[in-house]
Amino acid sequence: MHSKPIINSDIKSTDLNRWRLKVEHGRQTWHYLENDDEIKSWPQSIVDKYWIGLPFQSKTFEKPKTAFEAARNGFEFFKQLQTADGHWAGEYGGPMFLIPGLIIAMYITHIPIPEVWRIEIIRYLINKANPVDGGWGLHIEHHSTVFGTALNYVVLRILGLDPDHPVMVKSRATLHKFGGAIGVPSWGKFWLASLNVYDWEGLNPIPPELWLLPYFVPFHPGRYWVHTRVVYLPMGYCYGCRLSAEITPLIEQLRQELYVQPYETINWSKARNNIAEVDLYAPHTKLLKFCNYMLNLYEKLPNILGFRNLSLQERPEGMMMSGTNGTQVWDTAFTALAAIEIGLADDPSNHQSMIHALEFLEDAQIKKNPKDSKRCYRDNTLGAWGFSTRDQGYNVSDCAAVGIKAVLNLQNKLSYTPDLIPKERLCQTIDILLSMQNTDGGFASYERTRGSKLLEWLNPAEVFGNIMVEYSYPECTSCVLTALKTFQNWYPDYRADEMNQIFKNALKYLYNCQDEDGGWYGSWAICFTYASMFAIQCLESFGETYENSPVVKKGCDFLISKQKEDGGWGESYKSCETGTYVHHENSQVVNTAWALLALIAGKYPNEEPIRRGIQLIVSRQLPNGEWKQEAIEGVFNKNCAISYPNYKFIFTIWALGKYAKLYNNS
Ligand code: LAN
Repeated sequence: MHSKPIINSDIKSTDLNRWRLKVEHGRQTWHYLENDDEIKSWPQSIVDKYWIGLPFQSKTFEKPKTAFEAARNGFEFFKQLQTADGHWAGEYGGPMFLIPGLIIAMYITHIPIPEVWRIEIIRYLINKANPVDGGWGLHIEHHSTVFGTALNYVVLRILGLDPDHPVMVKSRATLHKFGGAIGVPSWGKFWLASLNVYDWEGLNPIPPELWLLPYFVPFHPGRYWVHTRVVYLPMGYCYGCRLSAEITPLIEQLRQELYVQPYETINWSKARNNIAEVDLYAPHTKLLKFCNYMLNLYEKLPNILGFRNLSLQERPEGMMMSGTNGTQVWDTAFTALAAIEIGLADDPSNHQSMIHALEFLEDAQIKKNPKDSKRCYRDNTLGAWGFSTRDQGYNVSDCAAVGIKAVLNLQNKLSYTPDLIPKERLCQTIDILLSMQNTDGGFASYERTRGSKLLEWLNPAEVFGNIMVEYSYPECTSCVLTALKTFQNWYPDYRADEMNQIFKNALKYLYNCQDEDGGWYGSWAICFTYASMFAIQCLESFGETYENSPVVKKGCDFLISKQKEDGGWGESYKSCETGTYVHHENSQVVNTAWALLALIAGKYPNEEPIRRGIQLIVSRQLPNGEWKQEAIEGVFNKNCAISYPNYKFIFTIWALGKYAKLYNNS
């Protein structure tokens, strides 16, 4: 594990021709083939090459004469990226705080880090370092922060880079300029303390005892947003037993490298509330500071009643770590919907692709409820779809919605597809969706909202916003509504009265969450162009358009007001941070496609701005039908950007095709 240090070498890489992506039921694993026989028997596919960044032969097309031709060329390229089990794989990177968790955990638990991982992680981190100051931020497009810089510095040291390596010298200087790792946000304090290079005294308490409270207590962790819950569960456990890596020479060195003063002289209790200015997004409230003060007193008490021990034995859901293992269901469902809606699915050369997509979605539907659901604070999942794979196991409202919508279209609209999912299993999805509406009429992400918004005052993670409980989101609400409506077209009798009531309340929610200036704020991608597309498409399915609906009119006018000179739209992730529309300096094909899809759905009366947007998308298309990666597309928790590299295919193709249909393929 502690390989030889690399000093001043160029960035080394593995032999990229040896990597293969294996897919099984959507599960993706990369394999590095060590011997030549293996290489012969398992050739590298286009999917492998594309995601690794290697060149491959691809058909080229004459310059498209119509929008439909451009869409078709785009799909011809994108179709090559469909994997053997029928889904579209995607590289779901962006956040810069996930690798550190993995590598630090592996170091603490003595799990060997494979040599090829070591080489490629070093290469990745060096490539993602800020070119000016050498640090890292919360995500790949962020300014350098203490969180990003301290943790990724530690990763590179664990992976064997020497402190004198120029990359380390530069990033350490930036870290020190920020005051050193002392001011790392609480999640960073947690990882560093586990690694034994920060003192647990320097953390505000993360009491596992919270799990012992009865559920009716308004701040019981079972009421938190699912991700916050599964983050604080193991954190509380590690805090409760003050888990610390054994002290090795590397740990001793890191203790000196990470700080601007000798480790032994640090006043740890003062460090608890020391969070570097560059990192702060959601500062602690007075209430949280008071709670922390009380909890720190509690930590000083002798553990006479034994609550700590009892709470450490309380392990709902296990001690696993789970982020997300891909974007399989989400991307595949949208791709199928796009291809069907714009007519590409009717082309015989695409039949096989659509059948594969249906087979994948059938496989990916969750076919059971969680074990011990009550004790683990879980809702039903039978019949649902999650965001990635069946085995990931969590239902997400909008993923179940686009999942069922795609299946309904694939099975019912295409004459050549088999009926793989019977009505009974579709009704299971509907049952789940119908159980998910919040009291405000909207739909949240994984579950109904279980706790009060006021819990946000106790948000301990200084780098994220709105993480404590579930909220209704216009994106999720719109997706669910459109899916229910689609289902109703084919099965008008199933729970019809309830559905109509749900429609009424959800539409009210959508009207209410439109901003004064006409846009909808998006929480899961960047940002107003994204959510406004979902909202306007949804309203269209209820017959609301520019002509007859002031809400749609305002939404379209808002989008038009953001169109750039070159005909495109470009939105910065800063929209998500600030809650107001911030232009990206350049137009982005993805934002442009979202805005166009919204305007087309809203039946915006003037073709001209739409045509200009379409032209921008076409102008960025390469002769092989491809679009190149532009700025990062997604976001979560207001402040962290995340990549959705397939969006540049799915939504551009969709917008081109819809335009072609609407304007007679001009
Ligand atoms: C996702 C990705 C998909 C996303 C949509 C389906 C797009 C959205 O409409 C609902 C919420 C959901 C499912 C979502 C929730 C939060 C996730 C899982 C992520 C943004 C991907 C990564 C993020 C997860 C919390 C990252 C891990 C980091 C922590 C802060 C624990």
